[in-house]
Amino acid sequence: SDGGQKTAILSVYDKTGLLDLAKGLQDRGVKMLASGGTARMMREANFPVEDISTITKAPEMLGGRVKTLHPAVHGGILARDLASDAKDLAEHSIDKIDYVVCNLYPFSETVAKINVTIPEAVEEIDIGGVTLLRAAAKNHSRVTIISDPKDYHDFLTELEKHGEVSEKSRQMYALKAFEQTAEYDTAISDFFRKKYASDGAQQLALRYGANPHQKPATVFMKDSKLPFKVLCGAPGYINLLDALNAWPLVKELSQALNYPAAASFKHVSPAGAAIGVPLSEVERKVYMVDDIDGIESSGLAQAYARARGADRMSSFGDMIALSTEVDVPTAKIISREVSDGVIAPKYSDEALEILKKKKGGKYLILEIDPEYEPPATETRSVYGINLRQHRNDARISPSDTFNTIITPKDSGPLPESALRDLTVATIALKYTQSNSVCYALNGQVIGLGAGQQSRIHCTRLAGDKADNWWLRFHERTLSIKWKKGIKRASKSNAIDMLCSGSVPESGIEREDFEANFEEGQVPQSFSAEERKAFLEKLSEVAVSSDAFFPFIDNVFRAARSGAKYIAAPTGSQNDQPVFDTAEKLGITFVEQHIRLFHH
Ligand code: 93A
Repeated sequence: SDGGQKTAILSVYDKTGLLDLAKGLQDRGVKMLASGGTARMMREANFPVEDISTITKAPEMLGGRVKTLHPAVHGGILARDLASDAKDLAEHSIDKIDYVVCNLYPFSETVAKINVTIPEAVEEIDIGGVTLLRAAAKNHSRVTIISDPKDYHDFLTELEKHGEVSEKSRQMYALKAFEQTAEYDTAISDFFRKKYASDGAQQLALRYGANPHQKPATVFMKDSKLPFKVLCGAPGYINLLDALNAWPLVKELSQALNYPAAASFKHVSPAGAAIGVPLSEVERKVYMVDDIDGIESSGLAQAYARARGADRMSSFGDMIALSTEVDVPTAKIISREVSDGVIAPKYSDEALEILKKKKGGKYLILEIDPEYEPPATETRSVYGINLRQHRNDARISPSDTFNTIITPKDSGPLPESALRDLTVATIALKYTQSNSVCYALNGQVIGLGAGQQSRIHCTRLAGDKADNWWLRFHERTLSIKWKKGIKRASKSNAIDMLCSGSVPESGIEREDFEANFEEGQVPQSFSAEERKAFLEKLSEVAVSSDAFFPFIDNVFRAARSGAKYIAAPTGSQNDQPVFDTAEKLGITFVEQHIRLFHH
């Protein structure tokens, strides 16, 4: 700018407030340069304005594709207050620009129209305007970038009052411009991802979101291919929430314990999770897998039998995650259960054939890249507001996580089975909606309380589930005489009623229950004494909590379901009473240092 006169470049698609702005700039003696349409409107209102072509010495060309893209413009914007920059400008007779006023072609509005063509969208990709915004924002230590008509008023007021724009204002205007170009580019890449990369590699359309009326819905990666392939079926939004929580769970579990691992998810929490500890004969019966050929030689099949067997009611219609190549015994177990889908790193040809026949060919089969590592930070938006955090990449391991034994004081290291079960319970919690408490035994979850607002409710829910699980091993449950033709799911429901003590004495619900059994063979409900006597045989249970126990009631409840080991974070005002209660009940209390809330 010569002799203190300031220069502004104006190039706006949205011409709201343009004339008021021009008036204000004119009053301040600012020299105004503008692109075609902007200049025309100002000139028609009798403002003194020059075409940008007067400084570029080049006409707008290519039907407007090149208007402001020129060293006379960008040299003037990007020049610093440096002697070397001044020399360059002088050599090429370029004047400094002080203010840039710009807003962009309406790309988002254009592509939101139905049936928009790619050429139509392409024409709405602003190049010169984005360059003006970025250049002026980059050089905000000297230049003011006004990119929002809502800011004209404050900008003029500041000029009027102080004769210049403060550093703070320039910073805030620059930030806004950067946010706008970022959002603009996101809209462009979203559009082209949909057009060019929605074959499932980078983007996949989903039928709907969490509910059928939430359309459209999609899953995508911003800068790479999706790390999974859909081998069969069409994933839903909740299927993916389940799969993308269940997969890291089994990956971590199998790495931590060096066993194949499986998880059975529903509503973004595990119903069961387990490693492939060999099943006993009675376990095979309780988990309804005693007729599966080859199960005893498949660690993965045994892991899934355990995961599914933990809480068969909750696993109805599950999303399954499996840590290693899916084999025939595992596929056979899955094929006859009601299930929504499976995610695994690999499938044997034969196993894949079995699974592809499920649900009339619509069973969801996802193949995940086992090498995929998510970025360290994760961002989500809730109610239009963005939240970002470091991913929960804390490692839980049997050798490192459970070494701080608080009580008993003279305790040696924990037995391997306890370390194993605490690891299973704790890794399960890492992927369970909070609050959560988990009971584990024999390398598997036996009871998990998820998503309760109060911790004791988690502890009770998980404990009741563990009790229910254990009563399935009672002789009475094992010797049920089913009527012919009763389906697996109905058996699980009837067993659940029996074991949870919710069979009514009479009425049509009672009749409905009785219809499951052979004539005269209806199992008797467990009396309070029978229940108590049998539960006393449940022992060695490992309990983990995603955060500290605020009251001793949790320890009392855990003890009633055979808890021998408890791992939990500390930090409650009631830590000492909690430790003392554990000690009195003969429970080993381990401080687990990592809080594991998950949402
Ligand atoms: O087609 S462009 O990318 N090429 C350019 O050189 C250019 N310079 C400014 N579009 C360009 N603009 C955009 O033109 C601005 O971002 C603004 O949206 C619009 C203003 O054009 P007019 O002044 O002719 O109405």
